[in-house]
Amino acid sequence: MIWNPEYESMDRAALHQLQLRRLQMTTAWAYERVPHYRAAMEARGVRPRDIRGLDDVRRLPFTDESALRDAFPFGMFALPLDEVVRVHSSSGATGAPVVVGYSRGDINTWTELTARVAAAAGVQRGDLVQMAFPYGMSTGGWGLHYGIERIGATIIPAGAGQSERHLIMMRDFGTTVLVSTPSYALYLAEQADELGVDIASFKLRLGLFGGEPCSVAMRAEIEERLRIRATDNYGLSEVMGPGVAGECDCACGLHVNEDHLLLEVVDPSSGEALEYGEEGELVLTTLTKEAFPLLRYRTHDVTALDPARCECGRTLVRMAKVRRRTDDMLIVRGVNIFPSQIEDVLVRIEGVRPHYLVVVDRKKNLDDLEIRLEVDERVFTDVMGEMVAFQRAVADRLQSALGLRTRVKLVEPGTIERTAGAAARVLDLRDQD
Ligand code: DLL
Repeated sequence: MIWNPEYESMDRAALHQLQLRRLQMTTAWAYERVPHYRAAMEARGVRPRDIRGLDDVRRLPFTDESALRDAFPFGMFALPLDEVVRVHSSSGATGAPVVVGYSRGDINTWTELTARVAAAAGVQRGDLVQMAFPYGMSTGGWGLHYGIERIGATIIPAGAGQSERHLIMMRDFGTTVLVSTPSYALYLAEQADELGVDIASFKLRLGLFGGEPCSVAMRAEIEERLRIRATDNYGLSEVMGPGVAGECDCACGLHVNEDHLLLEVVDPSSGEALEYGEEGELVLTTLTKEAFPLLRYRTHDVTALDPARCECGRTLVRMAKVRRRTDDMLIVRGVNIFPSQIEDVLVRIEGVRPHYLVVVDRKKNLDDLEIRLEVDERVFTDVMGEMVAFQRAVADRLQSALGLRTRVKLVEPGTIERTAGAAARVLDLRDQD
């Protein structure tokens, strides 16, 4: 079902007119209200009045995550706090997280866009939709929650974790739709097998998966083991969260909500614009956000765009599934982690040497993060209890920085290969086809 045909199937020439009007408004709004944007535009000698056509977006400065982080907590807000009704945050590459704000209008738009994404995937009134993204500072649970309610389907706000409880609710309630990361869906299938529960006999028929890449093989496995149709949706907290783009019935790319977002794909190293069909880094400019406008935000996600009309009747451009990033960010159990965050924690711990290896693997369909750590002879004792206590202390510190439990393995001095830079110390053994 097309939730909002007026916009989702809009004539592209009219869409471009609308985008231009909104781009001009957003540029002026950001320039007037956010010191960072004013300074960055002045440094490039560009003013809001210079935006006369959509291509003029290229005259605007790029915005990188570091600018958002430097503005911690509210420095990039374009509205005073008394007009901000919600904040969320995402983890930053180092130190401070990125805090994003929403006005009442922004929440309304977000709800509309997640309703579109959920409807495109096939959610309808009458569906029972079980949410397995966390309800917390991250945007995972909240965004789709409201969109699903707007459609009139029934949301089950189960939240993250507690897989056995998820399975029991699914069975007892007759859940028809699961919203989660693709890896969590497979983990649930695995847990069901272990508990002797026949998940294939459940009423589940559809999955809305996002928050991390999903390989072709993984999608096929989900569809087979859970007996559902698996769909992909994409988003990022800085822009709003889920609701940026989602697949329709054709499964031929993710329709991007272009009436609210202006897209560019650029060469990641030169920043030069690429043509439709060429693969590069996605750059997003928000067109309607009030509290947290973004100009030319470098997402670091690699994709390509296809503007051809889709069989479903939507005219919105389709982006190819995101399979990799241009930076070293890892997504582990749906949590974004930069190797530099791990390094930051480790260097502050006495007895830890600056040699470590981050090993990411998938065990029984659950992402597993192991930190192999060289420690001083003093720590590497024969006293088992002391080593275990040390391991636990390191895992605790990592957990509070990353928001994720890791397994810490202590190794003898000199056993880890010497490499330069945090990114080189990562071994990602997950299926990356
Ligand atoms: O992951 C928002 C979201 C939640 C989207 C639930 C969809 C469903 P962040 O935590 O800020 O926000 O992480 C954003 O995750 O830049 C991508 O690298 C990655 N990502 C998100 N969705 C997909 C996807 C949420 N469908 C970062 N495929 C993004 C591949 C994805 N990567």
